[in-house]
Amino acid sequence: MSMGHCPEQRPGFEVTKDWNGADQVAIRSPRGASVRVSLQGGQVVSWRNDRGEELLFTSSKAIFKPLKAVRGGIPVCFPQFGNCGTLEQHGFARNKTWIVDDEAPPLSNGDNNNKASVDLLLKPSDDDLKCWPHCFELRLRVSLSMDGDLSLISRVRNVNGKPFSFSFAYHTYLSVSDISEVRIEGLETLDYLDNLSQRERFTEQGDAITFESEVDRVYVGSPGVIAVLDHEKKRTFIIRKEGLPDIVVWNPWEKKSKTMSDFGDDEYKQMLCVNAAAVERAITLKPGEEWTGKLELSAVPSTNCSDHLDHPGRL
Ligand code: TA6
Repeated sequence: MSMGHCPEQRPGFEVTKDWNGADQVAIRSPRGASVRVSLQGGQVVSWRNDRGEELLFTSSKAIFKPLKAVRGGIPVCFPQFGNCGTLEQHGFARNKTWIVDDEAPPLSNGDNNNKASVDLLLKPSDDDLKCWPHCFELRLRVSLSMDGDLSLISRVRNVNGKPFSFSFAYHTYLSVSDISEVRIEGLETLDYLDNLSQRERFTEQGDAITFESEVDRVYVGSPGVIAVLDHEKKRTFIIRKEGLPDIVVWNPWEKKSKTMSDFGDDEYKQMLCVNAAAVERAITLKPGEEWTGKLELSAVPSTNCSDHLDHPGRL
């Protein structure tokens, strides 16, 4: 693959260079929606609807440094979520250079119908094997449907001689109009682990979740479809997932925002992280086994979001 500065056209996507000279892949749907993925971290850095509106949050203070995840978009947390393990926060995959994978094995059951997509691949470097001595292949397919729905399908294959366990998350920074006008439906009455109190376990109340202070929770055993309603924008994000039993909900609110150098003091008002994840129970793979974790994001006018919620099995 030649990497001159002029964008390289490939069937269904275009390869360009990002701010660091790292390769970035752009995918467009025939109706004008688009997604951009950086090979740095395999991180989705932009998802726009067919009106060109950005649907993901990226901080105005984001730091664009080589091999450092950017504050926004969808970083991939692997092989560790958060700081529950010996590795760096959220694992190393988000700080690594991935490659475009031209020989990706096919996905099952029509996961690719009518979608423009790109396949990325991450394998451990010798340094990675020193801190996490397990040979793996992490494949990520990023696709955009005709309607502009974004799907991320990750496959972790154990190419090691012995079993290994990991946790995983799509750390999804949703762009919202005003956090105090946002509610999440689908997590009612679920148990959650509260990261603000040593992962103590609580049970969520019966109503939709709204926001008036810092939240950092792992909702365990969540349904396959949840909705994030942005009242002011009259927009609903429908989040569908498979192979990812948990949902992490995070908003740093005022005080924590001030402690983050790559985040604006008031930017907590315009973002909400809702991460499809496997956190509570680690995933264990025997040699030769493969795990798949699917996320599909749709942004629909709130008027007809119930249509989407009524077909939970659509993924
Ligand atoms: O997803 C929630 C969380 O684990 C929070 O605890 C917070 O630390 C956030 O991730 C961001 O983590 P980062 O390492 O990207 O600053």
